[in-house]
Amino acid sequence: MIHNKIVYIMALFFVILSCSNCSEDDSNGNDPDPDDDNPVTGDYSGTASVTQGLASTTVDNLFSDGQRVAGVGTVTADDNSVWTVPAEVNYDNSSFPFAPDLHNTYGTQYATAAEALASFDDNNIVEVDADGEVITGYIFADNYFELYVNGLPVGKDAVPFTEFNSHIVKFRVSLPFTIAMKLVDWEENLGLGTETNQGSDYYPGDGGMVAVFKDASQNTIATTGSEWKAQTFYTAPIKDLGCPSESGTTRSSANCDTDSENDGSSFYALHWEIPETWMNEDFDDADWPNATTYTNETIVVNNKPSYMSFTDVFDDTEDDAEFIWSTNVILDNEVIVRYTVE
Ligand SMILES: [Ca+2]
Ligand SMILES: [Ca+2]
Ligand SMILES: [Ca+2]
Ligand SMILES: [Ca+2]
Repeated sequence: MIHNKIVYIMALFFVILSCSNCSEDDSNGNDPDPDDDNPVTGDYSGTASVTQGLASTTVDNLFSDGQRVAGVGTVTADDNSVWTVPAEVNYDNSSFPFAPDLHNTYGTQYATAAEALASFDDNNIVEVDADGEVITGYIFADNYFELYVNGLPVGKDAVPFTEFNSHIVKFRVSLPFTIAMKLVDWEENLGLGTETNQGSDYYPGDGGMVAVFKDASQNTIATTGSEWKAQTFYTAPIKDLGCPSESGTTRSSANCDTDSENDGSSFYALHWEIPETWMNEDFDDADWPNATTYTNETIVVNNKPSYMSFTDVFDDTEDDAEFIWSTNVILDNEVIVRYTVE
């Protein structure tokens, strides 16, 4: 009997001693067995809401003529927040005007920027300030944009996904004015930041946007570059929740793997809430990271007529516009950029 009691007590001690190894982290703060962690959030220590796996489709295809299917979905995070992917957009909102075409496979294709400018229908000038100056903007985005000036909707992209297209917009405004754009790198696997491409079903596509704004005399007054602000609100796919990091307001996924996979269906995504007033002139973006610039070679434009027909505007040797995005042009899929023209 006493012997049994000793065995029992020793067994209890053994269990207690063993349990010092059962805690999530060892004394160095390293996680000896990440698989023991919360199955959704795992090792993640950032400020985003984390989702895992495919979203539920809510819109089959925003633009059925398009080459790729531009669906929309919702996905629920570990904290029960619900997120629209790849982004909440105004594509079906008739009060948000479509930007006129510069080059659109499904619309009008101008041979040159000069031809598009000469053909511009002045009924499409958006009035921000009645006594302002007419500004012209040229925009190419991979894949989708919504443009606001001083908080007013000025133009949205006609093609959410592909084929790649470009736009010309005109708006009447007084200087200074603030340009704010929602940019979306669209996806086929909703919530997973991937598409079928390069022989893989889970290829993380890339983004990128370039724009040039000219005054009434057609002098360039703004081009995209590192002086713009850029913040990401949706990053995917994330294969390992230990790879993203944050420093101040900078949300970095530089340490995250961007390789294609044959099965990316269980990968994670990071979502951050967009401030409601992000498009307004008085929205304070001082703390936001500056935009990161990317070369034409990185974005791969030399096979895209919607860009290459207008290099006199986008690659003007006097005033070269650079492609911009947040810090990761592959994994960041919904990005807000802002710039004030003085
Ligand atoms: Ca587009
Ligand atoms: Ca992407
Ligand atoms: Ca893309
Ligand atoms: Ca350029």
